[in-house]
Parts: sequence; structure tokens; C-alpha cells
Amino acid sequence: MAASMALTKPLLYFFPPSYATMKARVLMEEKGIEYDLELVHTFLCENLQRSYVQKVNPKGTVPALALPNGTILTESLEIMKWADNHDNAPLGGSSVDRTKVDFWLDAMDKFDGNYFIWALCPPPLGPILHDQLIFKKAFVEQHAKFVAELAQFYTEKANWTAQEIEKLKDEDAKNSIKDEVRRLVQTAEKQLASTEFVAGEAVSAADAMFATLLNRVEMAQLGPELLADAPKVQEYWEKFKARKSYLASVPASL
Ligand SMILES: N[C@@H](CCC(=O)N[C@@H](CS)C(=O)NCC(=O)O)C(=O)O
Repeated sequence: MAASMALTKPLLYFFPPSYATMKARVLMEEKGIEYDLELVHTFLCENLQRSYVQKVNPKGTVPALALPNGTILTESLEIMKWADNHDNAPLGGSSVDRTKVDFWLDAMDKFDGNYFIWALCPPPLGPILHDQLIFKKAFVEQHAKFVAELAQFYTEKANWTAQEIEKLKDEDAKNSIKDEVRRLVQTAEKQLASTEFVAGEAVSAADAMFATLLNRVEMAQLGPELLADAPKVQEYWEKFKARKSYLASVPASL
């Protein structure tokens, strides 16, 4: 795989619709970092193929960022911290409040953007994603039986997919993740009453996080419900969607 070749630029293993990828990518674009891309089609379970798991990311997830020095970062938060500190010039500089940047990095890392979409997206996308999860469960169950050296990896993935499928029936879990979004939107709404961006007067890593959340809200067609009491967020979102960083990172289609 490409990670074993000598790299001249960072190489981002990505899947365009992936929530975790988009957060990192918006920030890399805002920072003007040059990088190459390698598509890992998670709907086709390419992230669960032996070559990807063994050579790139032992967790079998995207994104992963291979650096020219041979290091591979396998968590979006790690990638974002690396990108923000690139050139020792965190995005937004002294125009943003670092405590607020850290708040958004932490809150959005904990937020389960995958479950949000699986559980709340209306047809046609919601049922397609649900079927995809069932397909993935069958894929890893079969691989657990036949790929001895990764049996533990595939068994853990099979347990995880089974739990996620079960959780999709849980109305309390769905309401609770919606409430979490409402709280985050209200935090941003208060901030945007006095500054242009969510951590201050300049764009920062916090905005890469928050804009990706708003992308998921839009994907789930929940804007009218979840952003109703947040006029400043609505205004911010319309402007953010026109940014080059966002346009470069958003999937053209599924
Ligand atoms: N904590 C990880 C989560 C990564 C993650 O869940 N990625 C999803 C796409 S958004 C993925 O690769 N899913 C495929 C799978 O687990 O099979 C991160 O932030 O990088």
C-alpha cells in the first residue's frame, strides 16, 4: 500500500462522506497544508481489508494520515492537533480563545457523528446506511472465521456492529444525541452573538469541528428542528458552506 512508499507529502487515507475525515480535512484545508489523498471506500469495506488493517490503521477506520517521516496518525483528533500545530502556527493565532478551541476539539471528538447519521437520517440515505451496517456485520463475521491472524480484530468489529445495530432501535439514545446537538448549537449561538467564529474573531480548529457537525445536521435534514432557535448559527452556517476549505472537503455525493 502507498504508506510503505517514501512520501514527499502527508497522505490522507479518507472516505469523502466520513464524519471523522471531514473534520480533519476542513482544518488541513484551512491551514493550507499540502497533502495527497488515498480513497478507502468504507461502504465496500476497504477499511476492513487485511492490507489496510495491517499496513495503515490497526483500528480499521478512516481517516489515517501517513507522514513523510513514517509515522501514521490513526485518530482524527491526533490529525487535527498535528495539523493545527503545523508550522507552529495554530489557526486563528491570538484572535481565538484556546480554551474554546480545546472545548470544541474535545466535545466533537466525543460526539458520535456516525451514530447520529445512522439513527436519524431519513430515507433514502438512512436505510441505505442501515443496510450497509448489516452488510459490514456479515463481512466481519465471515472474516473472523477465515482470517486467523486477524480473528480478534474481526470478532471485535462484529461485536461492535451488532451493538450499533441494536442501538438503532433505542429511542432514548436517539433523543439523547439530538439533545447533545441542541446543547452544542446553543453554546455556539451564544458565542456567535459576539464573535464571527466559534472560538473568537478568526477561523480555528473549533470551526472545522462545528462546521462538520452542522454538515451532519443538514445531511439528516434536521436543520429546521435543531437550528430553529439559533439564528446566528444559521447565518454562520450559510457563510461557512461557501468557504474553500468546506467545499474541498464535502462529498459531492454518496
Ligand atoms: N475515533 C476515530 C473514529 C473514526 C471512525 O469512526 N471512522 C469511521 C468513518 S467516520 C470509519 O472508519 N468507519 C468504518 C468502520 O468502522 O468500519 C477518529 O476520530 O478518527
